[in-house]
Amino acid sequence: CGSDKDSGGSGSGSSKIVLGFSQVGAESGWRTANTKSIQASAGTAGIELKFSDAQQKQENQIAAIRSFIKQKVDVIGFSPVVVTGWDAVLKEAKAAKIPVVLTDRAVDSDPSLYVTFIGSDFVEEGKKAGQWLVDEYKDAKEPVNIIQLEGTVGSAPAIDRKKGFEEVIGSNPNLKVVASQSGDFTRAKGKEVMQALLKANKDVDVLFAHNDDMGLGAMQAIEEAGLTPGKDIKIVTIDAVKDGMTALSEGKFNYIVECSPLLGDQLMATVKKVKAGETVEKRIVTVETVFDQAKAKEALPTRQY
Ligand code: GYE
Repeated sequence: CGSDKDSGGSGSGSSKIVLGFSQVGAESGWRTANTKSIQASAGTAGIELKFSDAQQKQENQIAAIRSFIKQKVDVIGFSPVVVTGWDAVLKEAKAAKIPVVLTDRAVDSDPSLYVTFIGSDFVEEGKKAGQWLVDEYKDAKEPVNIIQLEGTVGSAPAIDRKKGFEEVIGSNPNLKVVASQSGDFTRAKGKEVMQALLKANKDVDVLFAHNDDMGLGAMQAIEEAGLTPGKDIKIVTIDAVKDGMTALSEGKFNYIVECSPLLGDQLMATVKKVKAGETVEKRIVTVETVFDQAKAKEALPTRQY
């Protein structure tokens, strides 16, 4: 084209790429950091972001995506709250020729219905949590009783973390999951469910929570029950947000598997490529680490989120 481009305004005639993004909700510290990352990266990349919060409800996400299709956005991004039930709306986006980029969580739809999926390997995260237990209790002569707090029912991270964790601890018959229930990835639900599970299970050695927030809620329930988190009941979680890392550095958590929420830059780079007609990898996996108490103390001062 060669003519001047409108670099600023959002009115018609703007050359800015428009990205419609449907976020899961604001259920956890991870999610808040993820939203900030997406908003900041859109700003830096000069991409116009239409952002919608679904409050952990699939019907809200489907409505938001339909509205993005109506508005003829250039690209649709979304983090699917659950794995199933997306075929119809993804087909509508495809029919409207609007490319879809998945971030954070996976769907079970045919991969031809979306361009790529950017996010963590949740099975791997569950395995890393399980491996910590296998190492920690390698000399145990008696059963180790584990409570598992699962994430949102039907969500990719809840399904996959459970799968990876149970697969790895299966190598030691002493490691026993005595109760496993969803705490919906929130602090309040984590506390509530842990209170009930502590009443029903007298001899608990370990809590494995699918995210920091549920672990932090459960930590309160453990303290209120007169027990010492990190000692009487060891706590292993996933995410490594600031509050979780603080609990770890204070000895109240024992281990955290990192799950990075900073997906914004990768998302914006992908959106630009897709808009330019370039091909992108079908799967972009986030790079992550693990933290014990000493590593948490070191990392905390420079932790971004
Ligand atoms: O671990 C949890 C959040 O999908 C990876 O969702 C994400 C998970 C994260 O609520 O804290």
